[in-house]
Amino acid sequence: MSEFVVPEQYTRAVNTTHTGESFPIPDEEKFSYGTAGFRFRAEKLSFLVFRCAYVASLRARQLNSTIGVMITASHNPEEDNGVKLVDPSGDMLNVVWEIYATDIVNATDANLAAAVRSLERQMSQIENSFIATGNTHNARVVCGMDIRTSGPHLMEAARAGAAVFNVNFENIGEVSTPILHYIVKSYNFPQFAEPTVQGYYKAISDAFKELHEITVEPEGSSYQPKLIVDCANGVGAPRFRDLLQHIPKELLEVEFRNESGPLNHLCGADFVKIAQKLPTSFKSEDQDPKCATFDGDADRLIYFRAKTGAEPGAAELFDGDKIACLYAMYIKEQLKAYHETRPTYNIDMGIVQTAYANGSSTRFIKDTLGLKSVIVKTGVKHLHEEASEFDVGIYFEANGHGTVVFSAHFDSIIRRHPHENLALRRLALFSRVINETVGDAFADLLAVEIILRHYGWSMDDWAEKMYKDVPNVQIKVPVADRSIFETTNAEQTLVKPDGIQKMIDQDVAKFKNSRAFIRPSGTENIVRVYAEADTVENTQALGKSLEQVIRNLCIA
Ligand code: G16
Repeated sequence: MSEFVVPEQYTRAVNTTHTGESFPIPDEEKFSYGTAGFRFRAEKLSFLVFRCAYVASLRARQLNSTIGVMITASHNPEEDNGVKLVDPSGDMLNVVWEIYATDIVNATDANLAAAVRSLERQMSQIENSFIATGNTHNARVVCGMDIRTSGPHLMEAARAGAAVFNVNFENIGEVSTPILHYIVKSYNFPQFAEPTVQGYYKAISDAFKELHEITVEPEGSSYQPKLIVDCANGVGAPRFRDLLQHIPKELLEVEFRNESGPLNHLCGADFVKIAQKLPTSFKSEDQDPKCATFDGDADRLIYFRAKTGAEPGAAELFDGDKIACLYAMYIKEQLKAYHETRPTYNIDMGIVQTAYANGSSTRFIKDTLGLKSVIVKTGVKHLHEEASEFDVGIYFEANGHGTVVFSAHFDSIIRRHPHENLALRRLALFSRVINETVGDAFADLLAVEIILRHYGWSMDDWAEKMYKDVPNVQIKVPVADRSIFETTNAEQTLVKPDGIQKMIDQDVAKFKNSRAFIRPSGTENIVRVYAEADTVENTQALGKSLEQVIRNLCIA
């Protein structure tokens, strides 16, 4: 094995920032792989990205495949940045490798070479490891970034990390996180799509145009192929503009807003969801009622419109739960038509949500759609894994992060025989519009538009024909140390600090039809409070009371 050499600027002792200064990281400072990778102030990240790219290159050599590195802090403010690692299938990094990455990132400069040697030795002992055979010529690290100013500097840190053992490195520039996931999968499964940004645009837009052609609006349709998109001032703006170059305006006309201001500031899917307000530059009196919002790296999508009969600036949300239900209705209808013609091959379908799912959505899924909703921990990696248990697994977080995954059984029955009947064609094409590697704001938006067209629905129809959200509130409470909070029961019960869950239960019992939980964020230094109750006033009172519980605890 060659020597592990770290250029000085990427050591913990120096750690050069994107502004050219040195920002040393003390040996005691520990970093954890949170809900979606490492995410911190950008100044802390040069050494960390360098080491993550090395870990990615090791994984790439172990599997003789392409691994992805995405430099983004998604919904966080501009000053933050982060790294998400992507496995060969296009899914999130394998959890065991999250642990390896965390160990390597947390090693001191003095211990790093030994930690790397030990991990390499462990990999070379694994049966079928390509490292053992030396056959690693397909090993590649593909790296993308969002549009933060710290991005290009961190891209160079990633290049240097992958270069330690000479693994091929490809910088694909400013892309959304889902585009990177899609390209990683395309490299490893060449039949999937061409492994380029253009290949992604072509595959998704071709499927959309084909499905559009066979989607006939019903008589009396109120569907309008027009909407306004809030781009969170993120990478979604330029890349969605590029994708729309492939889709004629008569099929979909998009007005872009928030393309170049401060990233995620008073706009974007996270802001709209938590504040339940219109993003900046949208007004209650806007004429076009159909609006959608992305987050900073365009892996989340929420539809919204101005809320009538509420204070100016309030937004009515069609969030991840409503999108999941829309997908479920449409897919269920196609599967029913398919099963009528071919009853022998059963295709099952399920929906996966988190504790943030609005109570009304879970009841709608169970009582109206006759389906089961499985609740798992926050983090798409958990939802994705659970959804993969079904032939058609729909997963969505209420915050707009979600997609649909399709099994090999679905593939062999539906995708390989799409011409047998219309339902099969629709299912096969729908599965290609969707980016099944990860939640994708662009692909999800195109899928929603197809379904609204299929049903001939306006936003009024979508609101009326599904369910009404129960009042809910989400509050972010900044804390010095979020690691003191520990949860169980899919994060709905707090086990640490002692005694706090009892206080939550007592507060919840004061309100009708109420539900609430507290959990530490895995992406920000905050604790999140979620509460539902019978009225808006009671929901806010419950939320505030729980916020106070945390504030008292953190001051005490
Ligand atoms: C990431 C994860 C999501 C998660 C969100 C918030 O989203 O991918 O699954 O819901 O963080 O997580 P937490 O509540 O732990 O802060 P994104 O869009 O920021 O990458």
